[in-house]
Amino acid sequence: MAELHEIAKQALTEIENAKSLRELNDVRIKYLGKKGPIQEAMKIMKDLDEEGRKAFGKLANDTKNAITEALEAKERVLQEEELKRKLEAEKIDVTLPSRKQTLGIAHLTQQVIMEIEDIFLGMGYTIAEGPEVESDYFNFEMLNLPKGHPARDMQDSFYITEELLLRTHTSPVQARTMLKYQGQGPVKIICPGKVYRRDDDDATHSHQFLQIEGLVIDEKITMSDLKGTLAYFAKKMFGEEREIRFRPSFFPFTEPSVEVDVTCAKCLGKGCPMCKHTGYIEILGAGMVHPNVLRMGGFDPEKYQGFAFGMGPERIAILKYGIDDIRQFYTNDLRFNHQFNRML
Ligand code: 2NL
Repeated sequence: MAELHEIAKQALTEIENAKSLRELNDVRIKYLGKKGPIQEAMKIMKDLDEEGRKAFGKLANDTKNAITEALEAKERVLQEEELKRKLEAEKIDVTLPSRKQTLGIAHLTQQVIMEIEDIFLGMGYTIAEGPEVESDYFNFEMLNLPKGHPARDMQDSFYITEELLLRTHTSPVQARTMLKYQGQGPVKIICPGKVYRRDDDDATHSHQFLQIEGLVIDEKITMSDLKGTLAYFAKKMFGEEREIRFRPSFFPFTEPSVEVDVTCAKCLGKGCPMCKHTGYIEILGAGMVHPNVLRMGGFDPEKYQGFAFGMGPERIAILKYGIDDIRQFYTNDLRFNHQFNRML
């Protein structure tokens, strides 16, 4: 029993001296473990009489309890110290200046597309989108460009298989939409998206560029609807003082076809070097939807007419912001891109 007192005294000292939770755990195992000194001392119990066993057993238990209590108390102290150390080490100085968060911005072409979309959404159009990998049928056939048609060469294409290609215009989205309407007008859509043509890239050509096409189909649609719509668009996009003019042109999917010019930003029609003294700058192509296109799209050309137009957002941006090289849109020099940050 004196030995038990000695063990308790020693254990309490070691607990008191433990400097970390880990050291404390070593002390726990040393004194309370299966091979510990208390367990060892209790082996003599079998040689004691009942009275002696009772007395010795009680003391052994009291000793274990005293050590356990001391361990727990010390553990709380060490835990608190550890937390304090951690908080001290991980202290955050909230007065330091923050790291600059650079916000991204919409690319200029995206901004121009949204601007154009807003104008047409305001006139009741909806936006339609479709796949960039198209079938020959939707890209050409349905637009009055049968196989062997010379105008197919006008748009040198990237073919994937005999029947699949990267779309050369967004017209196939309109062809798909026409089929969806099942011959029931009105249709009023604009289709923005990427298109692809085999071209050598230079300041004015890109093998990948953007297009926005519009299509309106209804009963009694005439060329004056087209003209009014595009005149309104030109004023909203470029300024109230701008006028448009039509020049005769040709597209296989429209008849008649026109090229649409807007009065020059610099001279407003008087003639200057910017417009090569014509007073006008070409912004888009348009026309009345060809009866063959209406028919293939499921619309009766006797009942329905339509107009369509197509424009290039890069060209619009080039005219609006005086950009001199179409490659600026695709090289992603952030100094170029951030010039068009309206949030600054
Ligand atoms: C241009 C000319 C144009 C169309 C696109 C079209 C689409 C259907 C039916 C009829 Cl589904 N036409 N699209 C019509 C005329 C011109 O684009 O110079 N784009 C940059």
